[in-house]
Amino acid sequence: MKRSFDLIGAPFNQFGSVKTEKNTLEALRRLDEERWLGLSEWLEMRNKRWEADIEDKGDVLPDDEAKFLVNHGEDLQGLTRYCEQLKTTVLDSYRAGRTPVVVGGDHAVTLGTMQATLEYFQKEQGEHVAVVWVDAHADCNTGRGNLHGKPLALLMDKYPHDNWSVPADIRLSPQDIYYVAVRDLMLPEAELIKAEGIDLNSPEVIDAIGFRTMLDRLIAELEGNYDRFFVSFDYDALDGAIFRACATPNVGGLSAREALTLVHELAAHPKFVGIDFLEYLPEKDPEGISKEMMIKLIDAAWGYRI
Ligand SMILES: [Mn+2]
Repeated sequence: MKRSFDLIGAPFNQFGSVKTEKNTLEALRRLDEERWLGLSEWLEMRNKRWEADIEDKGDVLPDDEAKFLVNHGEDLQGLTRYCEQLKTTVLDSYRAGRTPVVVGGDHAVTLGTMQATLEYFQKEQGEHVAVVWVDAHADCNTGRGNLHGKPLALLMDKYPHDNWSVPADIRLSPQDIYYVAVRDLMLPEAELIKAEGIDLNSPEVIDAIGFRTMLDRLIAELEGNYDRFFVSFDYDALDGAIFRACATPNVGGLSAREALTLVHELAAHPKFVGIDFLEYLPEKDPEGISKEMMIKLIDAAWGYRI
């Protein structure tokens, strides 16, 4: 099937352990002339020479209110405010029959992207939606602190602070989460994963059964049990021994080729609806190795793997 894609920037980086005011999408889009490497150039090349339909919708930037709230320690309110804006943009993409590719930003912004996904497919169409969460971390921490470690707790309505609540019709069920490459858990997260029986394809599992078998099983599971699925790709899912351009590099994750195969095959599936890429920090990427990796991953989501 031929897809049309929207590239949506979500450069809001205020909820991780490294906060930055810089627009982290700018460096990714910009052409590095020496290596002829830049996302905008790449996108144009796919449209012009490969008959792709990819539109760069620009960035969803936090408004003054969202910035004010975050600067005054009201992180959850600031994130919620921002995610309302992001949710509207992602919903527009779904309503236009297009496939959103959202590039963050830290992982907290997935709150807005996933709420749009759940609203459009689960609430409005009554469809069963899964999320494949590719990450070093489980992101369902229920304690207070950096919100980039809690988007799944927020989406599942398991964040017991600040009167947080999610309407039942856009709530994510724990059973509908599929973890890949997750390897650094907090004790309450490990307990939640066990209690809820969440599918955990840790590096240990991947080594035991092999990457190919893990991916085949995952796709069979999504194919058999769901109408739609979304993929959320945290840069730190990659092996931190090489890929260190984020706040929390973590050794022992996915190889470049495993990650590219994973994204390429999931995005090629008819039930795939969209993807986001989070946590990449260009300022920690002096040689541009991770920039090249990010562009390849995004290109794999668009359907190319050469
Ligand atoms: Mn994450």
